[in-house]
Amino acid sequence: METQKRYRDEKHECMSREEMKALQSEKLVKQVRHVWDNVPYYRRKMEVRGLKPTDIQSIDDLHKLPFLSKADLRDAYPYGLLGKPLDECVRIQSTSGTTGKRVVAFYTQNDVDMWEECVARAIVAAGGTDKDVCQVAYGYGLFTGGAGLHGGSHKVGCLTLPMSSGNTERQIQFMQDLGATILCCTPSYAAYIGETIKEMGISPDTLSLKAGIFGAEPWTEEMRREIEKSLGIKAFDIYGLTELSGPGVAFECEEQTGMHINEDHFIAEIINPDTGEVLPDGTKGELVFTSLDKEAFPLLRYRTRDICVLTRGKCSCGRTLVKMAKPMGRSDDMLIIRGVNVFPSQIESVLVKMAKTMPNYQIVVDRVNNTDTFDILVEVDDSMFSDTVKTYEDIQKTIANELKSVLGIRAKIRLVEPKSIPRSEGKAVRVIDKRKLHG
Ligand code: DLL
Repeated sequence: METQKRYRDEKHECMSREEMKALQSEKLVKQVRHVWDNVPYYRRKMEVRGLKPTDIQSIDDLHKLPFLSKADLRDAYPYGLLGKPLDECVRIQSTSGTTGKRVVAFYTQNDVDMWEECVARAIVAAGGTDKDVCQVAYGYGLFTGGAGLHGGSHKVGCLTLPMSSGNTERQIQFMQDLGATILCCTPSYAAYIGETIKEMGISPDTLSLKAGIFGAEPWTEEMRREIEKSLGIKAFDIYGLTELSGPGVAFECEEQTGMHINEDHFIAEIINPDTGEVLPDGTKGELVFTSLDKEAFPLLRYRTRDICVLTRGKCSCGRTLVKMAKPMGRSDDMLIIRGVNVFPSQIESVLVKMAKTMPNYQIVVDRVNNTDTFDILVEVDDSMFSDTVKTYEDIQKTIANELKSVLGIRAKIRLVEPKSIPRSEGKAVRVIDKRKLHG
């Protein structure tokens, strides 16, 4: 109970709007000064705009500050955005990006403590206490998933199982033998664990699991319901990114109508990605964060490229922290196929409707004779056969027609054997764009 109280931080999670604005303003003024004094890269950006730290007096002045983008992080790689001397840093973590230079983020001990406290809040919001056994099946190493949930679990006082990802049968054995009550991993790995449990003939009722804390990639409500059913748990979403610390920037409470952002540490804005204009709450746009407490890697107005909506309102859990909707893709996830903009999430929503369950699929794009090819591999599922759809050809045609009406272009649907698309132990790879490989 003690730890639960400690990491349900009533003061910061439930403060009034005015109090939060005052706290954020006070921290912002200090953070801008810290960055100006210690990060020449950003200071130059401010100077170009004719800005001085004294121009930022409160969060009402936030919009004056220049944005930081992924390109800036690459330019400044590896040390150009450091806010503290390296000997005061105790950790680095890095993004899972496979193209270009990785993003490397630095942490002081205070940064690690703040990060782990954010994750602890998420675990407590999912019902976690020091009586829980928390199985961390996110990857350990440079990826922030393992380290973040591990640190948060310690802070709450859970018995922590540092499994890392992979070796699924061993995961299940430990889950059974040690009575894991909370599972932390990507939603695609949770789905895979659920599938494996079923294959092994284990009933979810015989497990002690009660909750799952899943994030690091977009996932749908359909996927949530399936995971909940296959593991016999309540599944909670958690959001974050390496550049800001890692998981725990935002987390779901029991109401599950969006993720509360830890606003006492991160200011969130939504902008129009084309013009940079700040948009009002309730409007869809790109999520931008300012980290208020980070010492070693203090990012001001960092453009995440995640497309999202912010909402404010009373939550039944009592928290007053702003909520972000599930980000259903990044602006850079968008594929341009034969000149048409295609988001993988659009394809997923059509397939989910068709299959009535979460299908396994992969999108393969290539360029042959200067024309884009667009294939979608879909694992056959019994639920795809209905009264009107009886054969493989029927299914292919129905999916292709439905997709054409949503996307405006035709894809070639290839039905493949169950279990022929590789399962993911980390973030799912849904798109193979061979054009990039050639180019
Ligand atoms: O994925 C941090 C993390 C680890 C979050 C474990 C949650 C759980 P990166 O590898 O830097 O960090 O990737 C960050 O992943 O900008 C989003 O596009 C995506 N993402 C993270 N959480 C979610 C989520 C970690 N709950 C990028 N829903 C972010 C949708 C998510 N997308």
